[in-house]
Amino acid sequence: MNYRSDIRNIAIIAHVDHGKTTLVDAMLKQSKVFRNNQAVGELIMDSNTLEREKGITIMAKNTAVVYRGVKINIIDTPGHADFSGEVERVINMADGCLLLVDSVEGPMPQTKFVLRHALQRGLKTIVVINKIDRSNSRIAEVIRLIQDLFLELATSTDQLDFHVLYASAKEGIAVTEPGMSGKDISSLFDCILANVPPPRIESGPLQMLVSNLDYDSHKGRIAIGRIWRGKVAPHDTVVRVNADGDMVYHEVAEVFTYLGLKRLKVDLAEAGDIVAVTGVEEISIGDTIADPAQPVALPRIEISEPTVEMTFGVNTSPTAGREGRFCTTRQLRERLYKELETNLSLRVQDTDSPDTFLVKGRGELHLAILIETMRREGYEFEVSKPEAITKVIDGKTVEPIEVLTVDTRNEYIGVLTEMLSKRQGKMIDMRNDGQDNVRLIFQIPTKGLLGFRSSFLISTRGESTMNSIFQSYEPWRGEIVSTRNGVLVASEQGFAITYGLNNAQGRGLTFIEPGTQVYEGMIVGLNSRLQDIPVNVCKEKKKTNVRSSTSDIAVKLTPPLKMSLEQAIDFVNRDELVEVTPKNIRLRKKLLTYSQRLRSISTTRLSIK
Ligand SMILES: Nc1nc2c(ncn2[C@@H]2O[C@H](COP(=O)(O)OP(=O)(O)OP(=O)(O)O)[C@@H](O)[C@H]2O)c(=O)[nH]1
Ligand SMILES: [Mg+2]
Repeated sequence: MNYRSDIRNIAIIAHVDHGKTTLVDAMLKQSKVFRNNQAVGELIMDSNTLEREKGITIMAKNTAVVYRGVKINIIDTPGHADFSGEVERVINMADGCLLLVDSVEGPMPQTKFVLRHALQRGLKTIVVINKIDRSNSRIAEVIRLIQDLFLELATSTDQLDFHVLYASAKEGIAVTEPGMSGKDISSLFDCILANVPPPRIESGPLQMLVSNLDYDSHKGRIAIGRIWRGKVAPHDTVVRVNADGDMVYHEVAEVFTYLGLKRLKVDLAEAGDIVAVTGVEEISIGDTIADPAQPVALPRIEISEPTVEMTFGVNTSPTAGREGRFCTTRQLRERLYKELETNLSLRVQDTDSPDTFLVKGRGELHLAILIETMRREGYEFEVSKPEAITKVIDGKTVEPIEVLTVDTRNEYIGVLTEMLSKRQGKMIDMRNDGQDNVRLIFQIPTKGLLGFRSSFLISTRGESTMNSIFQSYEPWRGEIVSTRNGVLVASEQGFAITYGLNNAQGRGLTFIEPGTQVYEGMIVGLNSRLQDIPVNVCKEKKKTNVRSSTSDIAVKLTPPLKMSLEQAIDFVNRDELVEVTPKNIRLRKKLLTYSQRLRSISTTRLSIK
């Protein structure tokens, strides 16, 4: 068995926002990947537009730096639980990992999830307590909690012997003892070189497992992955082994390795390295690229099952086809199935209705990011309320249960417990820090969490954070009664005007501005009562010849409540849809006319009897 002592492969893993991408910034900056005068900004690896807007990592990405003559291939991963499929997808390229933990928050649900994966795969783990510059950091306690986590998750005793570093990724500093002053992150690099094993190389011909795909309009599909055995060079003939074990011959066009933000074209790449290869058309993630002399597939990547589903359908509203570039069933279907090539934890199914597809993902955000991406590409479509995916195991219906961690203040304990118990949540732990901050842990069915985030933020005045993670499937706990109020539904088509909206505001909150085009069945506001009511927001004031002293005073409307895409998805009920176009996000009833809705209510009542 040989080793590549000139390479280390590491993944950076953590709970959301604990500073992974910032640490990669620091590693890139210190290794002088940039020219001195180059303005590089922050969170350089979060290169996708939505990542920059939301300040979170969505896709795992590769980069590399050279330190003391050793190339360190770095894989930055997302920390949000909805994107944990990305972590599962790329972690097999690494031999070691940096487990980042926020020095104030300590280990969080996703810390446990990613550490479990790393330890199961036998990765050498270096713990990095990050954000030590924060004034309220509680390093000793956080370390104790991390030790507990290792005790629970380690698969062998030597995994309990992990190194700990203390860092401020933001300031570009890492030290080996708490309280030590530092000037850069050399000690982190030194620790990686000393403790992460160099890649082990088996002897034999080429075997590369494809863990990621990229696309270039000239070069076609780019297969990214680690070479486990052998070597690869431009113009080599290789075999692609797919999921069914089929073998297809290809000629490699170009081979690249990573350095900083660039891919470097190379004449040869050898086992142990992470590379990008072009010319292997139709390659998929999980396929093996192998030498024709010994075309043996590597084990495919296993990704956990999705937990949430919703339908994507062709837009059926009266405004359909006006705002999007891609509006047809064929275009929608092609786009959704194409997404499966790279979005491994997503599933797409045709349904009984040819215009509607069932899309399954790892959470509301996972699906919302897909919707937003498609809308920006010019797609127009409608989506339903997300639902938790139930399964039947041994004849019993089971549903996904999550662990929800809420960090809040004492004053909100009552309201949160009440809200969550209506959603079938059970509190399993409560920890107070003695300074008015409290961490509450609940077990709750996924269905109870859907639509919870916006009311959570409102009820705690934006002062709390919530994180949830899938735990297990458990017997179905029954329906949850909807707690949302009814909606104000436009009864006429036309343009909303101030007079009509002012009347509507007498009934509840409105969502649209004067001048907004509406259609019958569109949701224009939230009723202050439980039932839906039709409102005519296009209604003009009757003209009279009599002038009254007050009637001419301009009506002042309360500003409308504008919802983001995520809020809209969170908001709708089962009998409603979100209409998504590049220009607008509208809410609507599935049945557009009042009489249709009335008929449907009476048929449901009849069938209950
Ligand atoms: N005070 C302080 N803030 C930090 C430090 N490192 C990162 N942050 C901040 O924490 C926030 C999240 O940082 P990111 O690097 O995006 O975190 P991440 O782990 O990559 O997040 P995801 O990829 O979305 O899971 C940003 O606002 C950073 O500026 C640090 O050392 N100290
Ligand atoms: Mg990140």
